[in-house]
Amino acid sequence: MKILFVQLRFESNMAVMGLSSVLNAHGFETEVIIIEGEPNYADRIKREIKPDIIGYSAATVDIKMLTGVNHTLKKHYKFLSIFGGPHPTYFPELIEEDPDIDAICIGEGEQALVQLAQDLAAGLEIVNIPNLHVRHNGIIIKNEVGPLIEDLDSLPFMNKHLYDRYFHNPYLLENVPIRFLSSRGCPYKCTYCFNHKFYQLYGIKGNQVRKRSVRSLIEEIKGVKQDFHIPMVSFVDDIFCISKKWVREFAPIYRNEVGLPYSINTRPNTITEEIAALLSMSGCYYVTFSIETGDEFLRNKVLKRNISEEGIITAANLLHQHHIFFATGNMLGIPGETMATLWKTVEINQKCAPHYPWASLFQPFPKLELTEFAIYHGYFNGDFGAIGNDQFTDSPLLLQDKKLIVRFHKFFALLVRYPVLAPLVNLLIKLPLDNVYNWIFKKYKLRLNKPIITADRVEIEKQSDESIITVVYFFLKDLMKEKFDAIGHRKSKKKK
Ligand code: B12
Ligand code: SF4
Repeated sequence: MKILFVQLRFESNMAVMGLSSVLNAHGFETEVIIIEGEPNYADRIKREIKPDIIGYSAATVDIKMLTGVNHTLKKHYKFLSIFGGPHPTYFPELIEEDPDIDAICIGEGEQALVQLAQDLAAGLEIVNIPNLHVRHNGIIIKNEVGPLIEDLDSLPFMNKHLYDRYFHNPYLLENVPIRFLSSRGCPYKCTYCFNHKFYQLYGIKGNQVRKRSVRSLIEEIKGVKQDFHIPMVSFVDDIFCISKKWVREFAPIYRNEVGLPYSINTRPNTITEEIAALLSMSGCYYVTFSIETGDEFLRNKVLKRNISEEGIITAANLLHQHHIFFATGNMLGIPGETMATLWKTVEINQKCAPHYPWASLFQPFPKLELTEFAIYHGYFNGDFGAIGNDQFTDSPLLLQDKKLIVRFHKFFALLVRYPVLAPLVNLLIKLPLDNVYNWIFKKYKLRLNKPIITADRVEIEKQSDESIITVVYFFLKDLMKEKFDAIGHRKSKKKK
């Protein structure tokens, strides 16, 4: 029995690596195919891989393309198709809409996928599997979700070798080995995040964060460190510091046994004097925490972030004091956003002075409280197909100043870092030069991101202090390089 995961892009998918390990541990073969790197994917699947099950891990942004791929494959080859991940979890109607989908997985997939493979291998009907909605004799059987996996240590370590075939891609090689999860879940109820819905789905009230033991996490990292050359470790948990007790135990063991620089995501209120000191001494060089918006009403009433401006600035100051670099997460274009609230977001970020003022444009993913709010108040028409394939280019909402907001977003990081640009940006956002602004946004985003992923402290420090003149020089140099590369490319094509 062979299970193939199909994904669109060169992307390190934690769910797929985890599911692959669990399936392998139960004796099933697994493989991944990345369409971006396999123009003849359908042919290779049919002739070479010959899977029994094809699994897709689907975020809302990818759903249109993934269902298209599944449709193509179904024309060529006989297999069982199953969709899991955030989109089917929150939009199970998917299986009703698409006859090429044989099953969808709601919530956690480990037990469901193993049982599916086992039942298929044993020639059984695949009808009663917790978490799965399955198509059977023309009807859809909707099974309830089973319990969450309580002991995360019971899961095997992620199969980081699943992507070996694609490690010629530098993004994958940089990202697959360094990412780790120390937990699942988050006790907060932010209206734009999937967490509140996830607990509703499982009928759970209260704090349900599940943390792995420090020992299990350390052993996983040590194993990966032996197999790959990694400059740093990136913990992608929602809130790494959710348990003080856990961080107290983790910090000295990590420093002594792993010793690599690392980055985390956490909430500002989890950064206390003690935690900042522990993070710093154990090698944490980079923290990402979210502000989302500088407007108090939007932050605490609409987004339900439940955090004061003072609390956010205190966290930023603690990180500065402990020489930990940080990025802030911000979400522009939320329902109710105006130019005035945008400027408040810039201001609060300026007070925090992050190395990287990261910002996205709000995307209304299915069933979330904020999405329902947006639909109810006429900000969104409910067409999830209108959500683009990233959260940086455009907003599907009907906002009064939408064009200005979308353009403002492209200058957000620059504006936070260089307040002197404010009058210029006010002028530029009125001009329809969106392609140019997108180019500026992407270049600057990549520039700030690069040293984070390579743990290059010196470069982060340099960037944190650089003047606007250095940044303008960087843009001009890059533009010239692109122009020369394009001319060179045209010439070499002509010669051929
Ligand atoms: C780390 C992370 C990333 C990383 C790695 C992504 C990855 N897929 O591994 C990066 C930075 C690349 C990333 C990118 C994006 N992300 Co992201 N990301 C996360 C985060 C914080 C953790 C994901 C994770 O690793 N979880 C741990 C794994 C083990 O759990 P899981 O993913 O839930 O998978 C379980 C089940 O869903 C199920 N399952 C998953 N896939 C499959 C497949 C099959 C066949 C089956 C049977 C089951 C199954 O089984 C898994 C194990 O139990 C989540 C929030 C969260 N806490 O989950 C957001 C989250 C998944 N991301 C989100 C978004 C929007 C994005 C981006 C679109 C952002 C962008 N760039 O514009 C991209 C899209 C990436 C993509 N195509 O999948 C949203 C998705 C919302 C939605 N409805 O689609 C989430 C939920 C956050 C949110 N906004 O609420 N992300
Ligand atoms: S704190 Fe972060 S992970 Fe938790 S619910 Fe809010 S946005 Fe989601």
